[in-house]
Amino acid sequence: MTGREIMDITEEYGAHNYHPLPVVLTKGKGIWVWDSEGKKYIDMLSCYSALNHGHRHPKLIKAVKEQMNKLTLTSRAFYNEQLGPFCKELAHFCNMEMVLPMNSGAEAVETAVKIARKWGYIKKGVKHYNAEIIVCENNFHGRTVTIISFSTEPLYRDEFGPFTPGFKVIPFGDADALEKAITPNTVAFLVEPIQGEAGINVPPDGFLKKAYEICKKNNVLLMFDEIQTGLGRTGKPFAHQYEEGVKPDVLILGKALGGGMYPVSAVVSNKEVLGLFTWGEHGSTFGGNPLAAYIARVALKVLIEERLTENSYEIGNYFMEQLRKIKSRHIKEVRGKGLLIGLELHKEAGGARRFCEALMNEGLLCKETHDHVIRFAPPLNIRKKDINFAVKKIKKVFKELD
Ligand code: IF1
Repeated sequence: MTGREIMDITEEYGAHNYHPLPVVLTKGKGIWVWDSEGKKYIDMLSCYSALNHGHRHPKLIKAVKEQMNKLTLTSRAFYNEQLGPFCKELAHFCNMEMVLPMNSGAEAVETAVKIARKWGYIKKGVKHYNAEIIVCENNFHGRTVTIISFSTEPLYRDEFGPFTPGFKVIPFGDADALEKAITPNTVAFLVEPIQGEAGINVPPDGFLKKAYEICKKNNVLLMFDEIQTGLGRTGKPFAHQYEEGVKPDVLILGKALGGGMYPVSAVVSNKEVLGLFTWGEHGSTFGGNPLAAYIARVALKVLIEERLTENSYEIGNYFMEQLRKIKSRHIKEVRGKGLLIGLELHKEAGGARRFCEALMNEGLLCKETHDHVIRFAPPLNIRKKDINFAVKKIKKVFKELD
C-alpha cells in the first residue's frame, strides 16, 4: 500500500478521534523514524514522552524477546517472578515503599483517585461519600469518564457527561487558592508538576513546595501525575525534584515506564496509603504481567545506566538556549525543563499546525499542543549534533514562514 492508501484506509475504518500529520511511519531507530516513502525524520514528540529511551532500544528489544520466550501473561491470580522485583526496584527508584502496576496512564490516575478516597474514609475519617480531590485548571490526566469529569477543556468533556462528582478546580500554580479550597473533606491534591498537554506550563518557583507544606498541614495527600514529566524527561528523575524538600504521598507514572515497548503504568506510594487496598478491591487483567514488569525493570535500568536523565538536563538546556536565540516575530516564549520544551507562538502567527507541517517537510516530526504551542520532546539520548541539525531546520522554517 502507498502512504496515501494507508491514510485513507485509516480514516475510512478508524474512528476520527485524531488529526494526525499526513505522514505514515514504518520504521524507527533511536531518535529517528522513517516514513512509507523512505524519508527520514527526527522524532521530536517521542510518543508524548513514552519514548524517552528512543525507538527500539537494543537492550529493551532484548528484554522483550527474552521474556516473550519465557512467559508473557499470568494474571494476578498467580505470582510471577518479575512483578516483585519490579515493585521493589521502582519503589526504591522513587524513594517510596509500595507499587501498584496498571497499564495506561489513565488507569493509574483512576487507581490513585480510588486509593485517595479510601485513605480519606479510613485514615482521615471523612464521611462516606464526601471525599473531595482538588485539581488544577487546564489539567490533563487522561480520558476516562471520571478523569474528564474534572477536565476544564470543553473538547475533552462536554459531550460525555454525566460526570463523576467529588472534584474541585483551582488555578494552576496558585498556592493561596489551594489553601482556600481545602475543607475537612479534602483527601488529595492531584497535580502535574509541569502541565504537559496544557502547553508545557511551568508553575511559579516555590509552588510545589508551598503545595507540599499546605497538604502536610491539612492532612491532604499530595499526588503528582508524573506520567509525562517523570523518568528523566525534564532533566531530573522526577520534575518535582526541581524543588527541594518536596515529597509526594502518591506518584503516578506511565508512558516511558514501558520503555517504548509496551504500556506500563504504576501508582507508587507508601504503605500507609497503598497498603489500604485489600484483595479483590482493585485490579487489572494485564497490570503487573511478567512481560510488562520485566520491560519496566529494564527501562529503569537503561535510564540509569545510560544517564538519560543527565543528558536530558544538559541537552535540554542547550536546546532551549538555541531556540531562544531564534529571531522571529512569531515567537512569544520558549519554556520548559530538560527535554520537555514548549515554543509558544503569538496568536497572529496563524497557529502551530502550519509550523509543524513545515517542520515535517524539513525532517522534524513535532506536534502542536492546543493551537499555539509547538512541543519539542525528543528521545532523551539525543546528542548535541542532532540538536544543531534540528535547530538549523527550525530556523529555516521560521524564516520561511515569517
Ligand atoms: C491522548 C496530549 C500529552 C498525561 C498525563 C495522564 C495521561 C497523560 C500528565 C494519560 C496522557 C497524552 C495522551 C494522548 C496524548 C497525550 C498528551 F496530547 F494530550 F497533550 F502527552 F501531552 N497524565 N497524555 O500527559 O495517559 O492513559 O494516555 O496512557 O490522549 O491523545 P494514557
